[in-house]
Amino acid sequence: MKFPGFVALALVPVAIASAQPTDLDNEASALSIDSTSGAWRLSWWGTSGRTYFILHSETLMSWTFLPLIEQGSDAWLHYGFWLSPTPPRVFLRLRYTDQPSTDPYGDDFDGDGIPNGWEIEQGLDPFNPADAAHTSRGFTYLELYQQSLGGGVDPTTANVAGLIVFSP
Ligand SMILES: [Ca+2]
Ligand SMILES: [Ca+2]
Repeated sequence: MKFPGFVALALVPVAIASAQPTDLDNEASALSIDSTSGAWRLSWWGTSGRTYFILHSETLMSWTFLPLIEQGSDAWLHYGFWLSPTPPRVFLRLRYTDQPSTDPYGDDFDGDGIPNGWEIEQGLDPFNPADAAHTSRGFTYLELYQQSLGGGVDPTTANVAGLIVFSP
């Protein structure tokens, strides 16, 4: 599991706080606990035209994208999740872009040849084009993504010993 600290629920609309907040610092984001389910809930005002990512950290030293991309529509967004196992502490922050997008998972915001959705699945940064050249199991992530399109390699299960490498 790539995000052992998180057992994600769904992004669910909740009929609370329906009015637009007057203070939009940090998109008016707030963390709360759902009194019914006991799940954590990150809420923020999703501004129309913006695409949102969520990063989490347990140390504030390194941050990882959660497997979620949401687009604002001038309404509240809520992301519910369980923490399992419960870490001593967890930090969350939003990252957003105003880049136009009709397919936020399929678009490639940093232009590195890898779509946003595949990047966050693999623990890459959809705002850092340099990580496409980083290597895993003897391949760059760009190569692994391109191979995944052909169905040849699933980078989540790839084993170098089981790959055939062609040399020109
Ligand atoms: Ca990319
Ligand atoms: Ca990238």
